[in-house]
Amino acid sequence: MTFLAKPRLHHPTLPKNKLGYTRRDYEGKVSTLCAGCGHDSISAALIQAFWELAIEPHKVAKLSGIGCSSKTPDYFLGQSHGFNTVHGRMPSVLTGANLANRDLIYLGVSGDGDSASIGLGQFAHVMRRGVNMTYILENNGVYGLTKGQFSATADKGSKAKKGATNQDAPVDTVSLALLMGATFVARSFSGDKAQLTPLIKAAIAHSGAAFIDVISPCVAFNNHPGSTKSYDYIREHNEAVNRLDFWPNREAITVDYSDGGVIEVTQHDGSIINIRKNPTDYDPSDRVNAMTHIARAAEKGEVLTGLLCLAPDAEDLHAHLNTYEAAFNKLEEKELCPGSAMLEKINSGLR
Ligand SMILES: Cc1ncc(C[n+]2csc(CCOP(=O)(O)OP(=O)(O)O)c2C)c(N)n1
Ligand code: SF4
Ligand SMILES: [Mg+2]
Repeated sequence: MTFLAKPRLHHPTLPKNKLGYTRRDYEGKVSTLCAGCGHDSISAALIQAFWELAIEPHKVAKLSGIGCSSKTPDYFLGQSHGFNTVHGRMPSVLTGANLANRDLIYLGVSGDGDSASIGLGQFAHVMRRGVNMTYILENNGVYGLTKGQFSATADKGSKAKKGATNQDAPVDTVSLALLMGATFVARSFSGDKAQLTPLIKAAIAHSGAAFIDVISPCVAFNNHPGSTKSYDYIREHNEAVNRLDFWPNREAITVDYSDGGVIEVTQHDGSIINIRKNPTDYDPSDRVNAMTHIARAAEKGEVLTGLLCLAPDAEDLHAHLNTYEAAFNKLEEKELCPGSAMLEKINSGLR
């Protein structure tokens, strides 16, 4: 079964966003993933985030690699642009698309196999280049699509469904993204939509490389005792360092915080993130401190979630390269082809 049609009719009183769209307008095809798969909950959070932000679906480009996780863009934003690339190669295709047309909102969706094994090099470079995107890694610690082999994010000592123990050290994608200079780095859990949705909204508004690693249990192959990516394990070991509230473009803020543990951060585009701290000493503007916190938590078997690092004044790849602002598809032939005299000048400069 590869395709299921969704009923088109929906209740006339469904709530609408500023554009007059219901959540249904941000859905895609019916999911064919296993019932209870964490990836479906991430799709639901993405639908909620794009609906709440009232983003026109045709302004979004979603790109993915290969895996159950990489199939999910078929299940949300059915009216958006989509490109299901090859295994581990989503970052370079996204980079190219972004360079050709910066007017779209770029969403990269990947898995732990896709990003931390075959695509590890691509992952590292897309972060260090500061490509303006929201990169969601749906992390279940296994290759779900190919029947549950350990992936590179599986913790050392964690057990496979049939009892084998993983002997290899894990790749921590959050630490790697921090090391590579990603300017928005977060971790969340597919079972915590209240935490994940504002993180996605803030990441979309961030103008630089925004990375969210979402622990997303695989109910078919990695949800048993001995796994460190199961629903039970994450619920028991989840340490949220903060909670976010997100306001796009300086909308009026009416919430009153009484605990005092709130920092307000304004991003480049004017959007405001209110970070409710927990514990109160965690400072997401301090990259080195973030790395230390994550490493200390991992030593204790805890999973730190929340907004782990944020550089609100980040610049993206276009700023680094000083590129032409207009999208390629809006340029005429005379701009795209400067002529043989110019070519001759360039060539002679290279001799
Ligand atoms: C070049 C290449 N090598 C290997 C495969 C086989 N393959 C398909 S999906 C996958 C792993 C997917 O794991 P992950 O990214 O974690 O996604 P999940 O299914 O767990 O969501 C592999 C190895 C492939 N499709 N292409
Ligand atoms: S095999 Fe695992 S990752 Fe794939 S759909 Fe099923 S539960 Fe999800
Ligand atoms: Mg996986």
